[in-house]
Amino acid sequence: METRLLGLKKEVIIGDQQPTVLIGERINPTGRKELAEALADGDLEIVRKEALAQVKAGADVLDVNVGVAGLDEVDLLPRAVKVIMDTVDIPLCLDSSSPKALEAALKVCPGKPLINSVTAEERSLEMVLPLVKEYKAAVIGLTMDDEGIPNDSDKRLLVASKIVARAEAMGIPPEDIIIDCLAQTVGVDTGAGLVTIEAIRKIKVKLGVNMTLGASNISFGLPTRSLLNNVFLAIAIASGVNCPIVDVARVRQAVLAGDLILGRDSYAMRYLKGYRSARGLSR
Ligand code: THG
Repeated sequence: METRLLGLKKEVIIGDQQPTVLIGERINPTGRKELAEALADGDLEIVRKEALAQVKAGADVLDVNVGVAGLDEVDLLPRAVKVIMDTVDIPLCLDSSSPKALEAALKVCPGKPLINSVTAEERSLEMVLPLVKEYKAAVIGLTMDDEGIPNDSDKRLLVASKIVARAEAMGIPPEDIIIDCLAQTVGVDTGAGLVTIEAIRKIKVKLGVNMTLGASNISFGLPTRSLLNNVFLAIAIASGVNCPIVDVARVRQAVLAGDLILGRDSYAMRYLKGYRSARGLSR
């Protein structure tokens, strides 16, 4: 199962035999006052800088989230897309809970982006899947429905199956659905990590689809977040996640190590190149 995304120039292929694809999470005002304030002023220079910095750090895809309470995402999301596409050429992951904002962004987004996201809530399926179809995009399917996020991995599998089936009924192939088993902080519920990992394993076996994960969610409210994020990410990747949403600069080395260990890096080429560039060696 291979998912193809396309930016202005760069194509990205997501699949189990491929190196892990890193979706950069940093264009997101959550927990970042400076970015939230700039967005409120309509200033997109930080967004441009953050796009460039993440590409330099090794991002393959950029998540774009401009959700700030009180701001109009229908106006802001397409403007952010234009600024980013002016600056970098990799595919985008359009992150909004507003179908109107997603559509406005899809209208100006070149290539084949990833829509973030659809859920198994009836309203979401009805609003978002037609956009996926019309704009020939791919979409992230969250394992949640009208009753919320199930606390049980079998139920998350059922929710994922429902999204894949509904998409297929509309002619959207399973390779264009990327399932997200939803990471929640282990600071609130110490079972939150395991239920997500079990859901990832079951979905990989039963549905075989590609999977993402907002891995940094695992550590909200806890100290040494990088440690928790990297360990969780390694387990998630070994269980079937192949395109996580991450702080690329912070996780790239660990992911390169994981890919080498999992046999996705022939002759350790990527690992060695990453090691050299991290230490400022010439080649
Ligand atoms: N699944 C999907 N999409 C998602 C998520 C998911 N999009 C949003 C989020 N979750 C993933 N992105 C982030 C972005 C930032 C942080 C965590 C997840 C984060 N930010 C720091 C904070 O809030 O403390 C601030 C960073 C900084 O100051 O530099 O942790 O799960 N499909």
